[in-house]
Amino acid sequence: MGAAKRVSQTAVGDMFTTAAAHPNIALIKYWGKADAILNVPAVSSVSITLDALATETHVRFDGMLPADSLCLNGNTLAPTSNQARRITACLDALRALAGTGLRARVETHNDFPTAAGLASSASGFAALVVAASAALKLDLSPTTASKIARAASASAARSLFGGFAELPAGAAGEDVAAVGLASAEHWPLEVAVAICAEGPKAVGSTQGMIDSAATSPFYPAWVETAAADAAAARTAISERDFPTLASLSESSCLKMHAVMQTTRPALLYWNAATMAALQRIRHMQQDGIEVFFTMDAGPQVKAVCAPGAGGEVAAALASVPGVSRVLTSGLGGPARVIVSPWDGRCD
Ligand code: 2P0
Repeated sequence: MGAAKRVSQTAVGDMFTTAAAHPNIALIKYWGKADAILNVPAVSSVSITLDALATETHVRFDGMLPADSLCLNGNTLAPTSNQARRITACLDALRALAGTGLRARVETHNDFPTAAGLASSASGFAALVVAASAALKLDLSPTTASKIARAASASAARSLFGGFAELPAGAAGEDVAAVGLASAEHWPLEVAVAICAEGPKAVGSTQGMIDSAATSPFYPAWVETAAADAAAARTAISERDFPTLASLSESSCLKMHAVMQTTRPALLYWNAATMAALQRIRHMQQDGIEVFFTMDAGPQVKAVCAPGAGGEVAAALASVPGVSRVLTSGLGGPARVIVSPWDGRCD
């Protein structure tokens, strides 16, 4: 990573920034770590970044703070919580680059359900890295920013980029970063997210994928076939080949869920509405609509649609029994500093 830059311990007057980042949905899935300490993925993943959902994060470094102070969706995080420790570790990496020990006040808000399989950690850590690095006046390259985000949460490395992004697999100790594959304008796919259950998931991804590597008999085959899937997806995106991307994405999703379901204890993220939504997508495909499904570590069904098909698909999914609501989105841009002042939700 880049050379350390010294920040004055007293120059705190303007050390605040707000950033926005969008969640992403992997089409070729990440599930498994080559290095659990450095958080290096064992498989390459390819994602699309959504524009309709966002995290906004305000970071203020303050010489008066004895410790980082963290507020997520209006709730103060206990310093000993897992989320707080991950956020502080991410800030520590940036403080090391800046050569400062200043503590930070972090206020972050998601406009979508947190920890429900909608990649809130992806947009959250991407926004945190952009906001905190800007507040510290660090001029990070996208590669360095992506490495720091990946160490916090691998999917966050992808949310730094708009459109289509890839996070390559790494070996133990390898500090990999995501790369942008294409902009949203290259192929403006549309997404309809069928919310099949609200609320946090039963088992988080981080522990789940460690358990999968240790116990699923399908895990070795999953890792062996992932690189070919990612390479083929890159080509399909480059050529805007919807049927090929659809086939690869559904296969990657179902392989990942086969690994999840054969993990001990089993990771069963689907519910009845999930299955009904999948069947509805199958029927739409049979009717010639260009749509495919993907799911993550939660019950929500994400329908990825060819440009122009999103409205029809969203309407169909909204009528599926058990689907409480449908979010629609186009593809979004990269994580970025925003000018709107943070109004403060805590204190
Ligand atoms: C993905 N997921 O590629 C996959 C599919 C969930 C299922 O990336 O342990 O929260 O923080 O690196 O990034 C969710 O995993 O996991 C994820 P950590 P992260 O989108």
